[in-house]
Amino acid sequence: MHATKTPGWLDWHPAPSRPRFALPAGAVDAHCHVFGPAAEFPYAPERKYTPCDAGKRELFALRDHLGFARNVIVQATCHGADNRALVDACRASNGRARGVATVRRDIGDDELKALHEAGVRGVRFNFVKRLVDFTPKEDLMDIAGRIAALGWHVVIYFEARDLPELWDFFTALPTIVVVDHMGRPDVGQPVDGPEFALFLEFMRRHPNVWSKVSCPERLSLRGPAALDGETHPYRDVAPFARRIVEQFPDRVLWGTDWPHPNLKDHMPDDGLLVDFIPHIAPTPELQRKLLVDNPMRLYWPEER
Ligand code: 0GY
Repeated sequence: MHATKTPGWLDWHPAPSRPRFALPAGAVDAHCHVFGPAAEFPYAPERKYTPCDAGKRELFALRDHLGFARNVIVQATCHGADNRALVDACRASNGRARGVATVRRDIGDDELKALHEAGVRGVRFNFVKRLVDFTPKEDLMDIAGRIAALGWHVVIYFEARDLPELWDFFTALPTIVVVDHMGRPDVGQPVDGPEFALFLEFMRRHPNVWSKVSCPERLSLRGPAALDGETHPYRDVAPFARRIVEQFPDRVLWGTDWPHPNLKDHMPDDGLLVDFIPHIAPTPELQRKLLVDNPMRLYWPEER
């Protein structure tokens, strides 16, 4: 199948730098995707964008180049609830990739079991309106109840301004709940401001809530340039991520978000994204929790 990319779509960085920050042994890239390739795994008819192909081989090459040991592959909306590309990548990884799938309420128990055997350990509920059509909350709660029985968790993706409206639903979920990209804070607001305070309160009040401290390139208003006297890019995002890491060190995950869907202004150098980590997790202990202990506990508990 030939799929025409969404106009303005940026392909992933062709030659990411080798990070200067040495990742701890066993580090997990806990948020990345595979796209197609469309000829083998067609994109979903209901998708809101058509990406470039970004298959498992390229993902595993990036993993090795950056120095990660494992990946958690998150189902992207361009594949809808068709998890075949994700499952294929997990199966091909020799146990080095686990997955977070998207499923519909009518999925059979046998299909859930097959996903589990392939390495899926969670489902993703997406509330970002530009990415998905609406799914009734009853459907999502029904799915959550069924996957809880498998020991899986729920990954949620939403915009910060929608947290008040979604709070009751999120806090009723019966599993660990992992928030993508810190709930997308507006980093133009102060880190001590009310919007981010609400997110911190959400994590404080609900010990089953975890956060990915990922996507500085997506959240930054200033972009990748390190300005005068600054030592790293995406500096406006660092205080937000660091606050979460320091307050909830046992409930944070990090991921590249490769191949970086829907970026219109710039494509990050994945090596520089890895170099961002010590600015948000400044000590070796915090780095080990963020990159090894926490993702292993959630995705490979049998190996601990
Ligand atoms: C991300 C972010 C985005 C897209 C998706 O599944 C997706 O399509 O997650 C986005 O556009 O913000 O985590 O990759």
